[in-house]
Amino acid sequence: MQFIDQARIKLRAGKGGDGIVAFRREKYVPAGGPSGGDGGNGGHVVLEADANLQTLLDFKFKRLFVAADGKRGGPNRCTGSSGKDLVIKVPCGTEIRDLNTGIVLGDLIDNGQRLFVAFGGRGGLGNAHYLSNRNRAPEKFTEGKEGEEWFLQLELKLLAEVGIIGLPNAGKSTLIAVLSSARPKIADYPFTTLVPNLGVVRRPTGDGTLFADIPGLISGAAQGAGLGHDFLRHIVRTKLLVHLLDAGAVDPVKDMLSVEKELSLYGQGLMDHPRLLVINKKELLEDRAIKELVQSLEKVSSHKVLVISAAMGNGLSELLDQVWEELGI
Ligand SMILES: Nc1nc2c(ncn2[C@@H]2O[C@H](COP(=O)(O)OP(=O)(O)OP(=O)(O)O)[C@@H](O)[C@H]2O)c(=O)[nH]1
Ligand SMILES: [Mg+2]
Repeated sequence: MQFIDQARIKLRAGKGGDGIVAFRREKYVPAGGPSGGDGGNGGHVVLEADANLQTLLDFKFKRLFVAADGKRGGPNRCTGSSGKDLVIKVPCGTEIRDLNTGIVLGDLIDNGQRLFVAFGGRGGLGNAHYLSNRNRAPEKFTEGKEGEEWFLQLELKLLAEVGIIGLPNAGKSTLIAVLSSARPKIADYPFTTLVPNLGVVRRPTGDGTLFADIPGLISGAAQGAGLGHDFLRHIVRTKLLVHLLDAGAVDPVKDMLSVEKELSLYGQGLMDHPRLLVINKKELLEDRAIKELVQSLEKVSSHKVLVISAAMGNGLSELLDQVWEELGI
């Protein structure tokens, strides 16, 4: 499935129905008076979060959404029916901005949460409203108002609680694959992962916690190098970052610092996220060298350091224990 996390759409609410001019004409009721009914209101356009959707793919092909117009008023003071509201489903975690000003109009997080964006035009008034002592047979009516029109920017920010980050090839996808039932592509070349992978990891309580594995970050990512920057938005909402380091790399400490630098350049509070530094591929180094690496990392960073081998399944339960502790579970 294609992963689309940004979209631009146009919404148009329904126009209000016009009021009409009509007069009551009945036997035995001479000069029955004005009886033109009001127009119905135009339908609103509403966005609704839907937990069954994972991407904004639907909006790649359909970009214009128009709610139904209100109907004209009828004779005998009948009000026209209102246009039906148009409900557009978006994935949970979609942020909605006005395209022109960039102002955030809303953020749909919980399943079923709604945001009324474009309001339908009010229906016009029929001539029955304009009866007065001066004018017993008014010909006046008003037209329905146009519905609101909005250009929106939709941006999906995944709602994973734990984000796995690191340089390309650190073993991020391998880790999510051993912890959850996610089956991302794994290979020994950088940038295997092109879009975020989500996996549900079972907590001791039996509930699931969503982990996200995002494409590798490289130096310059915050300025657009590689793929990582585009996907950093998906870890903005995580509660914990698992920063994975490759024990087999030339200088894992330098690697760690370069990814940290990208986080700080990206901003959005990413540096304030709690995180764990996790050395992966431990079997590639002697025990003594691993110990030294842990010490060097602890010297330059205040974050907790753990050691695992995702491929061999070593240290995973200690890692998860630490994750649950950080999350307060
Ligand atoms: N020796 C060893 N190799 C590992 C371990 N974990 C992952 N690998 C290997 O490292 C390579 C990269 O693994 P991936 O999981 O694709 O790495 P990634 O971080 O998702 O990489 P990108 O998606 O490119 O950013 C693969 O060849 C894995 O088999 C480990 O614990 N030990
Ligand atoms: Mg990967």
